[in-house]
Amino acid sequence: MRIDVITIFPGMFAPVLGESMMRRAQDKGLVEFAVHDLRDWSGNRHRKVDDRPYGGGPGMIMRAEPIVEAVRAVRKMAEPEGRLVLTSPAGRRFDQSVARELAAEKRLVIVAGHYEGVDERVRQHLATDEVSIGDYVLTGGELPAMVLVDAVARLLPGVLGAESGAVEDSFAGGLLEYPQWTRPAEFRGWPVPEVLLSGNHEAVRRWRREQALRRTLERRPDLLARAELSGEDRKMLEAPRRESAPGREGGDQDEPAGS
Ligand code: JEW
Repeated sequence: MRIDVITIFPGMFAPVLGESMMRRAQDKGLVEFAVHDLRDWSGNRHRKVDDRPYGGGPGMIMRAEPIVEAVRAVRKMAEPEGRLVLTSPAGRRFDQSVARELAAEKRLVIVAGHYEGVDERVRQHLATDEVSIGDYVLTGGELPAMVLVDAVARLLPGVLGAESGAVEDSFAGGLLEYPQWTRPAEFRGWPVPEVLLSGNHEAVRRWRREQALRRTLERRPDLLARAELSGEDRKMLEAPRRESAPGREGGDQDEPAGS
């Protein structure tokens, strides 16, 4: 997959795309990133890409012409043309199903919006997709573009190790993760749940599933409504709470939280 990003802040992307998983994915040849400075297509000496809104009002708007020219030039750099994703607070809410949809493409061109937004003609005549990463206010579309790239690139075959399938499956199953511990078995008097030390793989599997179900019920009932639940799952959810809450069994010896 090739992902092109068009932005007025190309320097924001290099540290993110140049490290960690994104670096390894590029080194392995699984994905190719190219970041382009929109100002290269400003068409003026001052490299100005914004202007005042018709009808008045606060703030500045990204001009259509630099974006249209940049997209045309960037599309010519590789095949296929690819979808044109505009980051925008008014876009479709980005979630794992949108990430999967975009990960199926051979090419994406992402325009990171900024200022008060982009000239409406970009949206009408150029963008195939308009995506928001959630209901909170940001200063621009750069971080949303990076979030998209991260969520999409990690889905490409080979980008993550063997664990990737499991993580994706667990989200695809629509539940929150079960809680996890690592060594030592007791830390400051805080014990790891017995069942995880038992070596009883079937008991561990059942306990983890129950934890995931209870946690999702408590924190994200909206997810539970859409999750794929087995008969055993439904029984667990209906059962009254036994000694199944994680981590507080040794409550008597605990320090107060936050000390
Ligand atoms: C996003 C592109 C471009 C935010 C989220 N927020 C906001 C906002 C902005 C301008 C006018 C009105 C609201 C800032 N902004 C963007 C914000 C994407 C732009 C300018 C964005 N997803 N995507 N949550």
